[in-house]
Parts: sequence; structure tokens; C-alpha cells
Amino acid sequence: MIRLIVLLCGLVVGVVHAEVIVTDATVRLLPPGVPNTAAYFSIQNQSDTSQTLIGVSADFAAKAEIHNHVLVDGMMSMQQQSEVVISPGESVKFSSGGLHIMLFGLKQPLREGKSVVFRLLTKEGKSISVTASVARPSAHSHH
Ligand SMILES: [Cu+2]
Repeated sequence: MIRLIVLLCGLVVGVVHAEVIVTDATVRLLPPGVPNTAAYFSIQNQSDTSQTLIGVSADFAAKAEIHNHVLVDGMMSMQQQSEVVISPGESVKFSSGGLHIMLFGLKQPLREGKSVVFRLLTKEGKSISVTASVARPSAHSHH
């Protein structure tokens, strides 16, 4: 339904179209008292130039960072990423076990079915507002 509305608005506006599109945004619901969580989404660069994610801002958390899972000496660990380049026409998926947005110090408990808003910042000067729905992790997901 949301996509349909966006599509209709696009038709009305005509020439204007979003250059960077974020879809399927979710924030992982964790048991009460767990202060940190992660956000996942797909991001598509429909512009003619590379877009470089360099940061996140989230009012509902004390700190937000771009993270990736990396293998170090046979152990999976998380590392903050200073930038994630998305080439023209390319899509990048942020998902469990890979790239993700790390949210530290939630200021209030997340509620299933609600949504939260954060902003992705790019080196090119874009600030992309993302509305993410709070969802339980699926059975096979791990951080
Ligand atoms: Cu992380």
C-alpha cells in the first residue's frame, strides 16, 4: 500500500523522482532491557553518480553507526564502517549477518508494530529519511 501511494505521488509530481530509495526497513525487536539493536533495509541508487553512506542519525538512540560483520582470525566480529559506496544503479542490502545499522542505547523500549525514523547521511550531502518498522527477528536470524 505504501509503495502504491509513493508511485501515485511520483506520477503527480512527474519529473521529480527519488534518486536513492530505501525499502523493507526494519528495526529488530529485542527483549526488554536490551539497550542495543540493529536496523536492516535495502538501498537502491537510481542516480547517475555513486552515493556514499557515511553516517546515521537516530533521535531514539544514544548513538547509531554503520556496521559490517567481518571475519577476523576465524571469528565473526562487527566493525564500524566509515563509508559504504553504492554505485549508480546498484542496490545494497543491509541484513542480519552483514551490513547493518547499529543502534546503541535505545532511549525508549521499541514496540512491535510501531515504527522509528532515522536518517542516512551521504558524503554527497544527502540526508535520507528512513521509516523502519519494529519487527521480531526471524527464527534463523542472528546478529
Ligand atoms: Cu553491529
